[in-house]
Amino acid sequence: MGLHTIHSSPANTAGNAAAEEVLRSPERLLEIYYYLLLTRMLENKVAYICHNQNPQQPIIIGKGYLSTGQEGISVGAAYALESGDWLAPSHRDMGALMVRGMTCRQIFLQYFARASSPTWGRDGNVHVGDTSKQILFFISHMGSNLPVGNGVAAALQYRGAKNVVLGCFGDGASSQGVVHETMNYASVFKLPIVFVLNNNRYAISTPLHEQCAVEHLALRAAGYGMPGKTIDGNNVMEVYRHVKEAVERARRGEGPSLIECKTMRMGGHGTHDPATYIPKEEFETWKKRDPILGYKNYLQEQGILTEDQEQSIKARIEGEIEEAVEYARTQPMPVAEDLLKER
Ligand SMILES: Cc1ncc(C[n+]2csc(CCOP(=O)(O)OP(=O)(O)O)c2C)c(N)n1
Repeated sequence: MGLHTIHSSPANTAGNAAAEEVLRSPERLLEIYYYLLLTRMLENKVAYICHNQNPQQPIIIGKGYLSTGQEGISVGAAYALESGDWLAPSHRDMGALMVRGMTCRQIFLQYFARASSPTWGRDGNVHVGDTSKQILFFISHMGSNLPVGNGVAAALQYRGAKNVVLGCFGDGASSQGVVHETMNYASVFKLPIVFVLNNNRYAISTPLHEQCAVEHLALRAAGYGMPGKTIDGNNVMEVYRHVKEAVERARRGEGPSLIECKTMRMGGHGTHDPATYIPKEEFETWKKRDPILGYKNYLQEQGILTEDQEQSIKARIEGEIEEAVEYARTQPMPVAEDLLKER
């Protein structure tokens, strides 16, 4: 499918002046680039540790679930939130976790299942969150994070807070009954929540056309009476623009929106999956649309990112990641006596 088949109306730029201001600020544009690279490099490190059998390496408990090729969605969408807004992440939202303030240390503590991890070593990988930073914990049952997000949105509405929830999910999750109920309820009660659907073409090995009969999942929004848009998920600026518009709409009390971001999962479902069921040509096509490369080219064309800056951002991130791996590796594992301790 070519991107030309995407049907989308432009973001309402007149009503979205704040977003355009951010997208004109070199500092903010570079910050977005930092988060994109941080996400890619952090997950590359996770993959490296998963595949490296060196016994001196720290061991990842479980598998790595990566968002390679989809960073534009999680970073762009989370960047549209303000302080006090909440995130209900899916398992491909490392970028959003980073933007909302989770640290590399927290991620590696979680991956190594250490006692001081966000789940106290009781769970691993991306089953993570931090409610002190308004990040709900990811729930393994696909789509179940959305009704929890609705609950937070209802509480915010009840208290008169002007905050919004970002609810993230995938194309596979979008076929779950609970997701339809959540969107219907949110629309009826005009809850302050924005649904961001990453359509990465596969739910594990099931291609989109084998799980639902519409190509553009944003069409479903009409059935709930909310705005729906299909956008290019590999263009971080577009994601930011459209999600920002929806977030501000929700903040004004006008209810939820559904934003479908087209993208491609550039690998297996997890680090254990070689994805042999995906034709090589499909990866080749989408590789040319890499969200980080595209954004980097844009910044360079605009004279915002120099080669030196690029190298120094990379060096800073490498330092952050190595420090976090070393820190997490040396933290204690959980002990059985603490298992029943209340948290
Ligand atoms: C309710 C439920 N059914 C099945 C699974 C097993 N499962 C884990 S991830 C996944 C695919 C999810 O696909 P999608 O929502 O498109 O997200 P993606 O992994 O593509 O980002 C499935 C079926 C699950 N975790 N929960």
